[in-house]
Amino acid sequence: MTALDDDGVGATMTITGPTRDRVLSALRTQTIELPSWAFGNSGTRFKVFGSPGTPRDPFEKLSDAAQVHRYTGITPRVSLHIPWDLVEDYGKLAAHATDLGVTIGTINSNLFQDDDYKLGSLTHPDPRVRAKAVAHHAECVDVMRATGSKELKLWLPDGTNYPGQDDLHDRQERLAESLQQVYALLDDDHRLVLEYKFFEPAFYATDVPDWGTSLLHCLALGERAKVVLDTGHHAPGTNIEFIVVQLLRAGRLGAFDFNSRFYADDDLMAGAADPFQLFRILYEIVRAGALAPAHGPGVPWDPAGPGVNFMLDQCHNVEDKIPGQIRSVTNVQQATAKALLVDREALTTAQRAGDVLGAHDVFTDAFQTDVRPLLAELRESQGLHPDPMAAFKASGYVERIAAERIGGTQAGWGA
Ligand code: PSV
Ligand code: MN
Ligand code: MN
Repeated sequence: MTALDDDGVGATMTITGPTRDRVLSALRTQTIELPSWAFGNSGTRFKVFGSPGTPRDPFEKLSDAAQVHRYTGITPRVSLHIPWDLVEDYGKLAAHATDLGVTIGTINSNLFQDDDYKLGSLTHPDPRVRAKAVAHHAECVDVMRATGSKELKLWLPDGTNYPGQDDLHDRQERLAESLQQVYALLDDDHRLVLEYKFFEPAFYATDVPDWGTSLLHCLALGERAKVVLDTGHHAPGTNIEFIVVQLLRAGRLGAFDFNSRFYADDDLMAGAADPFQLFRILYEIVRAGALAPAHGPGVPWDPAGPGVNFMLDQCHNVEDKIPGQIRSVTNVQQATAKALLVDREALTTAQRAGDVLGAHDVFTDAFQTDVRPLLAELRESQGLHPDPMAAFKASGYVERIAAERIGGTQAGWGA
């Protein structure tokens, strides 16, 4: 139901009746995974600014992540990054997570902070270095077993800076072989997710630069290999929702790393730079019926299935870390609610009638609808405060950790 506006279609949707119930019930199933590294001091190549209360170890990172879940109710999993989140006893870390009401999510390997990887890791010309990079994944799989994690995520910094520096074809062959070795390490209920990025740190040729390359490697590996789409890893102007459509069609969209970019891999809060793009992405997810959670209570885990893991890869410390994650989460949630509001019947009718502007209006009317009252209602129905940001600020948690976490070394990019 809409009130007329200047385009004659209606910008102010009144969300009532079956639409309201449908949107609320879909939103109740949504979950978003948080990155452990967002809670340490990180997110810039330049000065890394510390702040009082920053976690000093993975246990404290999980405590902070659990705050985001406490106030938003939709972030029950936390990704770890190895060896940044190195602990002696992963069973103890997983138990700590359970005590806090969250679980360990994806395990991220690290192929970008070892001197041996100067010329590549899984693609390196020297078989010794490639073997070392593969062996690191055996450690990560052990962490998965100890924590109950089901997903191993790889992002490679590998590439070359100068034409002729190394053989592009050979690098792909080495990559395929190394990935097969990593894939062979996984248990039957594990899956591998492979992230792509168009440039940086390599500036001439990145070895996994795009979704096509990632998809080809995943197809060669097997049905438990899927692509990770980091929204910040594309050239300006790339139609990301089109990539989402293709990967969903192929059943190979494993996960998102949501964040925002203005220039390159900025890792800013999701939805901060281009909320319309986030809405368009979520619309394709909803359109394909892919919002259903891959993980969750009562959801049977299927490593080869179409389930998408919605993760954040947002980390900065100009903004406060916990509120920064809360804002990313609520922005994804808002985009999802708007995507769910698109009047699919009216859209299809307009599309089939060749009504270009009418179809566009149906689409944008959903985007322009203020869904904040609906989300507030959703939270209240779940026993949460309607405004997670305000509730977190009022809780005094930031002041408490600043007073308590004295001594030790603050966790940051690399620890
Ligand atoms: C590097 O570009 C990166 O930002 C990738 O997006 C990874 O997901 C992340 O670091 C953590 O390894
Ligand atoms: Mn990422
Ligand atoms: Mn990135």
